[in-house]
Amino acid sequence: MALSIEQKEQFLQEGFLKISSGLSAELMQSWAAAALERVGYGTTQQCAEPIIWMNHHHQAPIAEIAPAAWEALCEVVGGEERIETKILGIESRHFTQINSWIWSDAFIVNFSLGADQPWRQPQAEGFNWHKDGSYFRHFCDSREQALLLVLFWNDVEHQGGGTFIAADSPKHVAQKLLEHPDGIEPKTFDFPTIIQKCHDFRELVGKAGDLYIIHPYMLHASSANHSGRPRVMSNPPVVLKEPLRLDRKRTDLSLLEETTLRFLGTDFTPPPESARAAYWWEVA
Ligand SMILES: O=C(O)CCC(=O)C(=O)O
Repeated sequence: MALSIEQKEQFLQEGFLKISSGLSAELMQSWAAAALERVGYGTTQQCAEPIIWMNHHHQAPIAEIAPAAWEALCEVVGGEERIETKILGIESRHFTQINSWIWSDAFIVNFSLGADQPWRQPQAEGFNWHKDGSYFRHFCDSREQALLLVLFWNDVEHQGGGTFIAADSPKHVAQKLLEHPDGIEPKTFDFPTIIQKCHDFRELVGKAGDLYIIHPYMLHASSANHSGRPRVMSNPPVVLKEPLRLDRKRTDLSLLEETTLRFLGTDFTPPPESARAAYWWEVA
């Protein structure tokens, strides 16, 4: 068992938990430094953009570079055998392929977002709150973004660009998904209305190598970075082979499925396959 009883309970109650991924300092420093070099920051200590989304140059199996994290992810989703082995191609300004078994240097580097304005606590107004997953129609049981991961590749302190989460958003997102049994297109998800219902906002901070494992219904947003140092993180999606099984009568539910049922407050009957829509293709 990779996760303690307390960690599992936290995921069940709050929809997120934090672990140390076990990534080595050498690997984090070398991939992060090379990425900063590629965008010119290495020599000038400046970047024209306040925040950038990078495609990958390096990648490696999670089980090899961060075995503790791999074990924890498998435990949350109900076992390695449930994780998609196919590689998905997507159109994106960020990563263009999703391989749930690897981590890469497809970083989001927040250099100085909002640094020219006074720092603001996480709150509903003025942030780009969203749920990830631009490449599929969203249902309660969608498999394509089964977890939201926030993985820090350098230390992230208060006001240093740590991702904001709306910790009480999953139940409101669950409600919205239940209201739409035909699914919600990624471009039409009404995040502005949902975020107005939220009150529990948090700033994720941590050390290099810390991993937040977060329920996919969690609304989150980039924050301002006033630290004067780039914040390097990645958010690699976890895709499952099959949709979540949201039936409380089952005795073999994963932690993710139990948590999802808690947010939904009711079972969910899967839609007909014809209702699902995928804006990705199989690469391999
Ligand atoms: O920059 C961050 O902290 C979050 C980025 C994010 O949520 C995204 O790109 O989907």
